[in-house]
Amino acid sequence: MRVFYSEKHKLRDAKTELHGGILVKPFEGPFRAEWILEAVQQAGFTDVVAPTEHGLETALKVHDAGYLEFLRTCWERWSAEDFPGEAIPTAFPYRRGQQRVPNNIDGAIGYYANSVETSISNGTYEAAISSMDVALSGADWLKAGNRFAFSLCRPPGHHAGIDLFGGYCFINNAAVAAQHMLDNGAKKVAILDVDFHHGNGTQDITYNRGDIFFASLHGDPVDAFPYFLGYADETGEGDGEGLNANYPMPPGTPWDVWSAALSDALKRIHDYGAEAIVLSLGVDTFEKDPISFFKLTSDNYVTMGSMIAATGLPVLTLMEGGYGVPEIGLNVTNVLKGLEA
Ligand code: Q9C
Ligand code: ZN
Repeated sequence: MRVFYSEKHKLRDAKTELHGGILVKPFEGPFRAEWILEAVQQAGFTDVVAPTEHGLETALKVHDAGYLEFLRTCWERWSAEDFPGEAIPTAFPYRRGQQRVPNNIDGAIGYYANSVETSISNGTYEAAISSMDVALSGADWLKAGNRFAFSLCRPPGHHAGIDLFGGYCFINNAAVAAQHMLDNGAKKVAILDVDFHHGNGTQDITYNRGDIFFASLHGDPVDAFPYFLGYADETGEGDGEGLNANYPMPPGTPWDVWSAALSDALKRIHDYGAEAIVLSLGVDTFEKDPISFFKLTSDNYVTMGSMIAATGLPVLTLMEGGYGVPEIGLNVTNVLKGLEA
């Protein structure tokens, strides 16, 4: 399995996250990619390659052009205001309010935010673009006839919607990669999101599309971030009717319950006729994850990988979440081992 990795992830190094009413050091930091890279190399996945630049063409098919321009210019616009801290929104387009983009950056950042823990800082855009290139380079590797790639994306992407950032995400790497596969000849692609959190951004992008099946296994939105999407009765619309599958699960969910949901999602992906799986891999389902509430153990990740590989489909694995504990490297490695077993 080839591993795609960009040093430019380090440019995403915000100093602040709004957590419990105060600004703390972000849970999503450069150490995550370093720990994961170290672990996969130690485990023998030593074919590590830098991404190639792909430009914005594919991103513009899944994201709003004004949104991408906002991401590109946010930090310089915020800096020009002489604010003392990193860019954090304070005002939002509420119910019964206008849905128009303000000129002022303090207003524009609220327009484009789905949550506010994610401070925008110098280098964030460059890192997010490089993360997207990591995903796209993995898709190219599959297109060349290989069955597996691991794109060590950072920052993650699955909370980034058509015109929304948040949840540590800016560009939806999984959706851009799926779009790239479709542009390169695939007719039907599945995105399987096993991060602890619902892939609200991915669902936003894919909800009315007939060419992408989206399945997400996650903490029930009544109990867990992102709170406002991810219910089981969200099944898709228009061309996408019946092509969105959510599996919300309660606090304490163990492997036997979680894996039954995975089996169902994989059956749905097979029945859909997907030609490839984009795996949004978060290992924040781990029992010791600091911000999540599932109870998966390190061994479970091997089985997870082998269950997904049993579909027989090519799998592009993209990194999403997983925080705080050294086992994130082991858990990712275990998924890769399970895929190749
Ligand atoms: N301050 C991903 O896993 N809530 N994003 C943070 C702790 C937001 C998670 C609570 C969690 C976002 C990619
Ligand atoms: Zn997550």
